[in-house]
Order: sequence, then structure tokens, then C-alpha cells
Amino acid sequence: MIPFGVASLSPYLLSPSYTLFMNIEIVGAACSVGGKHRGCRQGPDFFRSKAFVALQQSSQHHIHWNGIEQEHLLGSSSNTALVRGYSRRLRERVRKIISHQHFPVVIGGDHSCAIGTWSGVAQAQRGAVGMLWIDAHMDSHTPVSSASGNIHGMPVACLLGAGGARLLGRGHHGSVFSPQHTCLVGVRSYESMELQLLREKGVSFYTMEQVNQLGLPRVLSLAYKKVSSCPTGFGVSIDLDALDPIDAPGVSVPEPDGLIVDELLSVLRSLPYSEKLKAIEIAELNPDFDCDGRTAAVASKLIHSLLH
Ligand SMILES: [Mn+2]
Repeated sequence: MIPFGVASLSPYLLSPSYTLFMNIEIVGAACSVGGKHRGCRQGPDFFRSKAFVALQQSSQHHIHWNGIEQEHLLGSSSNTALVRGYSRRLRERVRKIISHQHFPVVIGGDHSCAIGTWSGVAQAQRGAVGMLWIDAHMDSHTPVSSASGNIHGMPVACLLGAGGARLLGRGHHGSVFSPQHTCLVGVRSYESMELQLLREKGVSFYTMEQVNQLGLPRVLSLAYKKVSSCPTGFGVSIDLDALDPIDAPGVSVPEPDGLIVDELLSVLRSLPYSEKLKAIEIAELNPDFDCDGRTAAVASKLIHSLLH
């Protein structure tokens, strides 16, 4: 899959021997207040020390470290206020990268970073975007349905325009994700209120059980067709907990029996080219649980496979 930039080239230049260069900007999203584990805040720094150079050396693209968006933990602010402020800064950073014709790759941090990442992409694209959301969870709680109040369990709902007003802040109307072009893959832990919300919005999803029945190549091909048909463009957000914890232990909320890393990498590499891919996000890297750096390496390989 090679995002944007070749539309104006003549067809023969699209032969496999032609290498397209893109300017990729890696943004660290050092957020943690969306979940229970503060270790997530070190995820981007850990990625940079363990996996960034390998990614740079293996890629045919120009890969630049854009910097880390830090959390501003102010004494008495609520988590909602912290996430709202954080999302605003991350949104602006992502929007700017796209406005310079570069390609943002966000490394989180807890998955509440999605609120900033994708609202920035939607602003740059001037409309709701398609979304391939690969995750063990639905992340579709609202502040009303959530028992824990953890905001990293809410970004999908928020970005579909449900219960997100206090997280997105002023100036946002409607949905950041186009519901009919949004698809979740790898889901195996969710609650009935989340399921209900996705059904109401008309968002499709494939549980791990369905992935095992249909096979990952079939599921991702169907999901990819759906999300990439969004006229405004689309994004890919991968929560590392979608993967089997044996392959990717460095996450805050591991769920057994997940996607097999090698299979996911190979299927991602086989997806067809689309110039409509606008950004990538890899979330929930938690170094506290990633003793040998295995999960950071997986994050790097996922990016490489998506941008091959
Ligand atoms: Mn998630």
C-alpha cells in the first residue's frame, strides 16, 4: 500500500521497480491519563530508542522524527480537561504535517491519542474520514456508558460524534469518522452498550471469532474495501493489544487469543495501493510490559508493512 503521490504519474511508472518516496513524520503521543497505566507515556521515547533507526533503515521513504507531544499534567485538572487540551495540541500538529504534504504516523501512548490524531486528519481533509480500527476492544464507550471512566475506552464513540463534545472541545461538529466507512477488526472484549452504539451508527466490525472463521486475508480485504471507498480518504489505527500478547506483550490491557503478528504483517503488505491513506496510528505501547523491546519492534514492522 503506497499512499498518495502517484495519481499524476503515467501508468508504467507504477511498475514494482518504481520507488515512490514519501516524507513520513513520526509523532510521539506521550499520553497516559486515558488509561490506568502511566507507563504508556514512555511509549514514544521507548519506540524511538528501540525501533526508530531500524524503521528508518528498512524503509524506502524519508522518515523523520517530528517530536513528542507531551502531556501537561496540571494539578487539579480532570482527565477530561487534560485529554481535551492534549487532543487540541496533537490535532494541530497532525493537521500541519498534512498541510505540508507530509504523511503523519502517530505512536501512542494510550489510545485516547486517536481523538487528536483523527480530528487533525479530518480537519486537513475537510470532512469525515474512513477508518480501519484494529483493536481487541471496541473503544466505543461514552462517558455515560463507561464504568471505569477510562477515556482510552471511548475514542471510537467520540470520533463518531457520540459523547465526545467534552473531549473534542469547541469548534467540532458531527463525526470525524464516516460511519459507513469505518470498520473494527480483531475485537474480542466489549460491553453491550458499545455494541449497541456501533449498531446504531451503522459501523461494521469483525470479532476475533469471525477472523478465525473467515481468515484474516478475507476479513482485512473486506474491511479495507469498505474504508478505502471513503471519498475524503481514510486512516489506519492499530491498538497493539489487537495482537496476541505472546507476540506483543508491551500493552496496558492485554487480551488473549489475538491476531498473529506475522500473519497481520503479511496481509497488510498484500493490501492494494491507495492514495487515499492519509495517516497511520499505532497505540498503547507500554514499555513497562515490554522487557525485551519485542512490542516496539512489532510497531515498527507494522508501519513498514503499511508503507511498503
Ligand atoms: Mn484501543
